Amino acid sequence: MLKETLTTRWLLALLASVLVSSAALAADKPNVVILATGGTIAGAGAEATNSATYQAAKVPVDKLIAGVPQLAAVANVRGEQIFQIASESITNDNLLALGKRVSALVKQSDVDGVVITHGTDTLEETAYFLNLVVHTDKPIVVVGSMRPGTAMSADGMLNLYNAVSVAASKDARGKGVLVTMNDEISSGRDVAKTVNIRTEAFKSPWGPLGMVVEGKNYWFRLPAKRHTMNSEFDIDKIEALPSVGIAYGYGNVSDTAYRALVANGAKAIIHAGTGNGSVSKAVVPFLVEARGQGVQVIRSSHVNAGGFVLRNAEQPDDKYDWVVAHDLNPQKARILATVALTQTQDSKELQRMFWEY
Ligand code: DAS
Repeated sequence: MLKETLTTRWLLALLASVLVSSAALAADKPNVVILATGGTIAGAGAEATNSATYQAAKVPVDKLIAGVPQLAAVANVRGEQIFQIASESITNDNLLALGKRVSALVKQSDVDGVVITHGTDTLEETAYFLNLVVHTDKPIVVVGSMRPGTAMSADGMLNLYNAVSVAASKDARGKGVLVTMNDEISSGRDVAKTVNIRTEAFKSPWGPLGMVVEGKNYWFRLPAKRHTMNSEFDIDKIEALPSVGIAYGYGNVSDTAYRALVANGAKAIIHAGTGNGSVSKAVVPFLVEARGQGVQVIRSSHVNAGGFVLRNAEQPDDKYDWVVAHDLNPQKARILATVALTQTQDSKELQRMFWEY
């Protein structure tokens, strides 16, 4: 009888120590939630030599987490599979759902940071969107990969480790939405995918904010534009996003694409212009007509190292009541215009927003 009692007590003591130690372990680590949306970081190819031939959006979030056991040393990590899509197919509704989920999570006292795993094709758009609409100073880190996890020298594991490490870092707070790719920590506002088949794919025209090496962050600059806590846009007050389309400028262009966008209900047209956001004389008359119908016209540049469009430089923006996208590439200009149009229809207010965000 005595022996049984002692054994029971010993087992209870052992159970208690395990529970206490795991609770203690958990208590001393930040809590990071990974929201998985798909992309190459969740991709799978047939062979290890398939670094470019694979299917995106196949691996579920729990397998992504299990594939990097070192995450447990950095943070208490749990995953949610919010979508499982290749990011070229992300819609405004997806952006709204993701933004609202992130906003709900960062309000929780038991969440210290959020990581979003995402396809690289529109990663820059989602990162900028969250930078504009989520009111928090907690780290939000968007991450992808250029090779699927099944390939030799896959980049997803280290990218994910870096993302969780940054999201768990106190010194990453208040810096806006961040993107960790290829050991760099970039601003979600500035960074863009500049090549489609190398791991060093993401670049910012003004440089990264810092680097993350073996779980330590090295910061070199801070974002200059308004974001997150300092933004006038709030995802919790946005229930729908208007349609904004992009039309590409090039030699021999006609106004056909611009007409189709307006006919399809676009509330603004982003002109992805040549050079300084210049507009062909074959397109100007329709854009003037569209502006007269209340459609906003925003001039961006499709030069690939980063445009810098100024008002009235080569086009009479004041005369036509057009807006310039400043240094935002066309796809980021679409994101800001989409969010801004939930707040205003005034072109002068729009222009202020393009200078400030
Ligand atoms: N199709 C690409 C995407 O989902 C794959 C990737 O690069 O992530 O964005």
